[in-house]
Amino acid sequence: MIKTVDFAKTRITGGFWKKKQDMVRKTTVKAVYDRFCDTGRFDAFKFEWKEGMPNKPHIFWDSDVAKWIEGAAYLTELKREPWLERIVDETVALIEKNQDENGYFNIYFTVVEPERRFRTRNDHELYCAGHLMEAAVAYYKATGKKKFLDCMCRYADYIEKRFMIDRDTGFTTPGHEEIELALVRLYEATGEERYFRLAEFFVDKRGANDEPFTNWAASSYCQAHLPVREQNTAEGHAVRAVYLYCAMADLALRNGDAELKKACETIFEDIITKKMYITGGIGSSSCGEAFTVAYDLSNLLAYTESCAALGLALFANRMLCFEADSKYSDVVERVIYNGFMSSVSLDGKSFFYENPLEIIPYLHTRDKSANNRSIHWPQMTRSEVFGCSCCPPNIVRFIPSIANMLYSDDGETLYVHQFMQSCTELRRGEGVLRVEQRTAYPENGKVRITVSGGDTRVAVRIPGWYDGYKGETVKGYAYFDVKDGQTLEFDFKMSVRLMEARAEAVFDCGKYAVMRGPVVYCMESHDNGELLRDIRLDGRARFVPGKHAELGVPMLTVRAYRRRRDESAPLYSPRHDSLEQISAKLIPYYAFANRGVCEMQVWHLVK
Ligand code: FUB
Ligand code: ZN
Repeated sequence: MIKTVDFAKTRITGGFWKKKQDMVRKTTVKAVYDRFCDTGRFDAFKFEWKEGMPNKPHIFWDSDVAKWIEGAAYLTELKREPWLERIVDETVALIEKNQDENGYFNIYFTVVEPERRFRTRNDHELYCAGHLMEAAVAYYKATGKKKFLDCMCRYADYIEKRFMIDRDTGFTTPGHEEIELALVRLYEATGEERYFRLAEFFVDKRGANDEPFTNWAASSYCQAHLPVREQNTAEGHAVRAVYLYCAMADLALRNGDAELKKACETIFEDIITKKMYITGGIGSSSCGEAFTVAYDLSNLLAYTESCAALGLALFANRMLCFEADSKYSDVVERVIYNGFMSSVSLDGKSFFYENPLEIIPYLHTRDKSANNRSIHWPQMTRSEVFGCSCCPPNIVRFIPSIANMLYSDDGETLYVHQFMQSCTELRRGEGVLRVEQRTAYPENGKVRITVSGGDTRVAVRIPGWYDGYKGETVKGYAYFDVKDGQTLEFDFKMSVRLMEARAEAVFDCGKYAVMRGPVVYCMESHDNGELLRDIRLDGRARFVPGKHAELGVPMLTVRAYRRRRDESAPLYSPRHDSLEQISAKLIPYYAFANRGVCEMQVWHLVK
């Protein structure tokens, strides 16, 4: 069986991801903590809220803090941080103190509406439970402290009793998936098979009975329109969907369920061929934060929640445990350098919930002036916290554990999926295999991989965007028999490519996106003046790489044209080709919106 090499076996030692990990350690984890304190999320664990007091707990505040704790645990596992541990220990003490005798734990359904426990499918109790379980597993693994894990085992036991044994709850499967994948983790951390069976129960029951979701959404909203093995398209709320698909993959991997695996494969194919943005963002519609029909990939209205993007990376990374196929690892790469990375500001303090692919600021005033608020326009700049603040703590947990995406191993072959400057040590039989990657990726595509501690077979992903590899590949991977101490060297030359979308992706017709290696570039009006849609990049000109002085990120400069501005021009006039030459500047999509509101676009006209 192919297994992911746990992130904690790897030290990211330099380059892109070291900077991002340092940013989370030095800034983001504290910034999110501070905002969660301001908004009462941490205090809520004291269970002291009473009617009339400010900061009324929300039904899924538990999950916001749980994800933050999980991130804190990953940081701790890489390097202990006493201040983080103190906060987690204090919070865990409150969890232990306020947990019911029977094991139940939920802030809202204890201090606000205790009579409504486990009554309503969309009330997120099991979603919160799942995030708490993931956090408890992570904290136990990082510190060896078991109190939190024990609390969550008690809670899992109680959930098993109510949902699987007594069956006296108001619903059978949760409206927001998450607990399923968490129970698999809890099973792996404790060896308790009942948790695995409970995960199977929740997955198997989804869509199997006629279980209503809510009065405002069809059951496809929570992926319950069909039994999971019969599902072959990605439907409904995108975060719920990818968390479910992660659990389906987890179960199929562990119990060899071919039907479940097939469903995962078919759904994955549906996502990446019809429902994914070039940035790896998914869930294009703000209406339900959801997938819609195939090719509905509006750039201006792209919802593409940060949590959904990172959930897709988690799903794709799990699929790599069935087989090394670069269609999965290419998606991980697309997400982590684009639709996920855009979700956090360059200073690490603020976040996007939605990640649009085009911004035209004046349009955002349209619906207010027409007194018509039916269109939800994505935010144009990032916020430090949201009322519904699921995304920021997801970033806190994802970046420290990014090395989970790097390698997998089946005891004979080490699979190299991503490229990050790093050192890894993994147990191989009786010995220890050391793997060192030296690379400045994605600044350039030079990668040196040195393996020592024994001979091994190594499979290296040849990135899908690179067409210069001359050797043989199997499903996008090149295989090598490597001797102890040998170094593999690659140079995936990062030329700039103009990308087009299939004709069915109508919002992109006649336009091209710019990619260099795995990174999608965009234009902002800060660098190019307003009316970006009127700029035509010169399709034959060379893109000159450089560095953006103000943002400190890579930049591409290319010859381009735009119509000469004529203030007296009528709204419509016969075609005239009075173009002026300009120099267009493009920055990585992940770096947009770091200088205040401005126009931005990913898809451009090309002359
Ligand atoms: O409902 C919990 C989380 O909040 C979802 O995963 C996000 O989409 C947001 O709605
Ligand atoms: Zn989110």
